[in-house]
Amino acid sequence: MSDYTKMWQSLGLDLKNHDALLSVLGKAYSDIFLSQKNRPEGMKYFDFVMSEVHGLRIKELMDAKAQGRKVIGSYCVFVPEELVLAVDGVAVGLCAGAEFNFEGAETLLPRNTCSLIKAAFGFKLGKVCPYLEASDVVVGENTCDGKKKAYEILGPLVKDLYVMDLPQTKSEMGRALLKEEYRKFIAKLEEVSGKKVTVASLKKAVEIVNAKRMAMKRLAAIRAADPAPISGLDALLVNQVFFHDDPLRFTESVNKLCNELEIRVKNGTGVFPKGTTRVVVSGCPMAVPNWKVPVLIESSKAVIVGEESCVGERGTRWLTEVKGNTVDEILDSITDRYFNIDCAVFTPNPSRVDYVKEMTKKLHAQGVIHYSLQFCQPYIMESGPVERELEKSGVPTLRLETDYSQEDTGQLKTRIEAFVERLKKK
Ligand code: BJ8
Repeated sequence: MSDYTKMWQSLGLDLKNHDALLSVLGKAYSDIFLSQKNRPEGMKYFDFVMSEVHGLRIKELMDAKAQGRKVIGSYCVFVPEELVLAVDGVAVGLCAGAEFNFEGAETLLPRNTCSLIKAAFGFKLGKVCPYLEASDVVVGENTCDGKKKAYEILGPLVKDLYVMDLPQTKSEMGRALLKEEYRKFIAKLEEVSGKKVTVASLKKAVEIVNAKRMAMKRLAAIRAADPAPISGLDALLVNQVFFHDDPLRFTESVNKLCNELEIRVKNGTGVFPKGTTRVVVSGCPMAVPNWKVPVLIESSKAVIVGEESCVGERGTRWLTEVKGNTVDEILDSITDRYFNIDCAVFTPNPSRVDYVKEMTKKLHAQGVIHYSLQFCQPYIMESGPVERELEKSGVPTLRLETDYSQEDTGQLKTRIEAFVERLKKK
């Protein structure tokens, strides 16, 4: 990696903290990812992206800013990348996947806050997230109570926090609220960028984001093969890079990877032996570098074949079907697309469990591992009904509740191994 010290300094990063973070990250990455056997060649691109995730990609953001483009950071898949691209902005996901400076975070937040929210604060207070520091606007969204209230505390700590309200029910009024919020978000983006959203810019943006999602859908479908042509860990990594990379380059790289995986499927080549126990993981999003549970699963003689998660199919499975020829009509299509997202903050939320069942069937999985972050009320509350419904339909389900620490890995591993044994006997 080139020397990016000056750039990090100019962003106000704490170099000592940042070096410490990068060295832990680099070691974890090589232990977890580079040690896997028989990885697809196409993963080399994603290895490169990860090695430069705080380097070259940030340099690209800084270059874009120098050209007058705005960087818009966010923590949720309800923030439409299409709208950011329509004002020639750059959309980035913000760091929230590692246990870093939780002591600092806990000076501002209650201890019993989920790790994802604590991580966002730990990164901010420790000054180690270049994406956050490079963002011209940080978008908060009123989803769960934790995030909603946390944004009130985050506001004074960042340059420009823009909070978007979100509906909690899939009703007419809920949809109208979402559309109105997206309309207000367009106004905000136009104000900060000085550019107007036009029919042409919006259509182009939809095309770019649809292509990115289509590539992810292609990858998801290929994972139905046995033997699995790609590990769940590598597939998760691609889903995580989705939030950081340049969209056009990302789409091209995923499609290249898929070309290779399709050949593997034809030749019967896999990363695990044919007949390896297959599971779907469902629940809270796993932001980079949250790889803890997938590592435990894939070292327990099982392979993850799909993620029902916002860093997974919940974030990518719907495309925007453009109907109409005005900005307002296209915004209707975008709203329809996002209104499908079945996050557990919605009540009721029946389509989520239906889709977990569908995924299990089409990906030939023997069971589901439900993953909740500790203190995440929406997903923990929903995990009981999801488990009961899946078990009733003959899909064995294991409910896990954990955080970003490594303290419970022994206990989790024992439970996962016992679950995999149960699936084998099925
Ligand atoms: S659309 S899942 S990305 S809100 S884990 S912070 S829910 S207490 S992340 Fe999410 Fe958008 Fe929904 Fe997806 Fe709260 Fe739970 Fe923490 Fe969470």
